[in-house]
Amino acid sequence: MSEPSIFTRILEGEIPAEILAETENVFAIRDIAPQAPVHLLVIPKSAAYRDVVELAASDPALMSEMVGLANTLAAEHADGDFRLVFNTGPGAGQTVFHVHAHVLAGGLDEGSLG
Ligand code: DGP
Repeated sequence: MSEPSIFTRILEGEIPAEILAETENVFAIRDIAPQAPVHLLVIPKSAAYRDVVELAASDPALMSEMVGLANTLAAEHADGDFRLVFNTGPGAGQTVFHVHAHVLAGGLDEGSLG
């Protein structure tokens, strides 16, 4: 068994973080290093998938649940519009290999991907 991911440790209460929302299979926290006025992470409770490619191939319903929670949170924490980012691989900045979606919202620059 590999070490539990940082997100599993948060979910189990070993590392403090406010759980902002939770569904049967997914939960959300604030990113510790926000890159936008609203920067949340939507994370499956299961650490079975390391990235969005594995997730989408194996469990599209879980991916759909993540997108649904992102949409709900963007309406609660911002004006409803949001950017959803899945860093995939170290070269793209992925540091935690327990799939998670970055939800960026609130005063984003129009047209920018960065
Ligand atoms: P990525 O680089 O795409 O793998 O995203 C991992 C994100 O996780 C990164 O933006 C920072 C965030 N993060 C790492 N450790 C913690 C933590 O202990 N608490 C919270 N809230 N976020 C964390």
